Amino acid sequence: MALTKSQYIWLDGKFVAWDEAKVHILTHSLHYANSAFEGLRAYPTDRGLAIFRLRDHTKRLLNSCKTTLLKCPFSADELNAAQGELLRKNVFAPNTSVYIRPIVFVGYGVMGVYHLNSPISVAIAAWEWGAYLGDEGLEKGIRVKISSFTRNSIKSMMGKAKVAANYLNSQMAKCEAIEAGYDEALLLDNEGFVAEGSGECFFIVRDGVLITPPSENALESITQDSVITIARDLGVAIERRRITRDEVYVADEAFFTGTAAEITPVREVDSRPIGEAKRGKITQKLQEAYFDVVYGRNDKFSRFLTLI
Ligand code: PPE
Repeated sequence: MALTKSQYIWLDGKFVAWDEAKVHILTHSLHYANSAFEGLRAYPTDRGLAIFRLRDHTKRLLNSCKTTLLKCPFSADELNAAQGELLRKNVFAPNTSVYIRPIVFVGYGVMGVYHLNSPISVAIAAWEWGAYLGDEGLEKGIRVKISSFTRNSIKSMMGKAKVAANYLNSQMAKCEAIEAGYDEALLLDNEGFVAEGSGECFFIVRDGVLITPPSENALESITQDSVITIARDLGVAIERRRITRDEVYVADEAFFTGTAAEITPVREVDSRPIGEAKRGKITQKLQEAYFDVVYGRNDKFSRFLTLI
């Protein structure tokens, strides 16, 4: 997907022109992959752009930093304010959703694995970004391959930190799935239970019950939490428990959730059709409800929105 440029990027407290937001080749994080990042979306509402769950994303960003020993030089309040300012400073096409990518990274100055003497930088970029798995995917559902890669083991990696290093595993799984003709990968954990997608959490529906795995082997996803909250509000029964591969195959419905992926239905897994091989009824209901919330059409959840 080619990037849609915007005008400014926030870098260490200053706005710089998009094309000038550069780093040195010896930036530590480029070599050793310790950088914490977030992905948020801002949606156009009746009252202008609103960032979805800004405070929760910033909290997770700072928790990621804590986990991987990155001393973020900015406070939560400063990071929240910077994201609002960045959206006000840039001009976006009306009625498009904007993706926001804050990143805390180890900068230039020291090489070698030990990073604690290196300077820490923070950048925030925002650009127009459409449906992550395609507009057609949102409507008709996507085809998914269970990956030959196991999700990062909790004995070696720390999946609750949204850090670049965790994404090599995602990247390999995603490429494998695409090269095999699928749209997305679903990764199992070390014991064979469903962990998460390359950049999404996973839900199934069986006999009217919504089921999603616990976060032990996955990112603590904000969209997953939003979907659970919305489902409760709609009176949909929910179970938070482990899911096996064969249970995925016989599910009535399945979908991925994530800030980028939003709610993307899954119509096929490993050449087994899921339900009627199209977006399921409960999936559609949740998708509509989710879009109502993020676009500011449901006052009950206005607490999730930060108007800029
Ligand atoms: N698991 C992983 C591994 C993951 O990367 C994401 C987000 C999620 C679950 C869902 O988390 P949340 O956004 O809080 O609901 N993936 C981000 C990055 C995608 C990318 O390609 O970059 C995202 O959706 O923004």
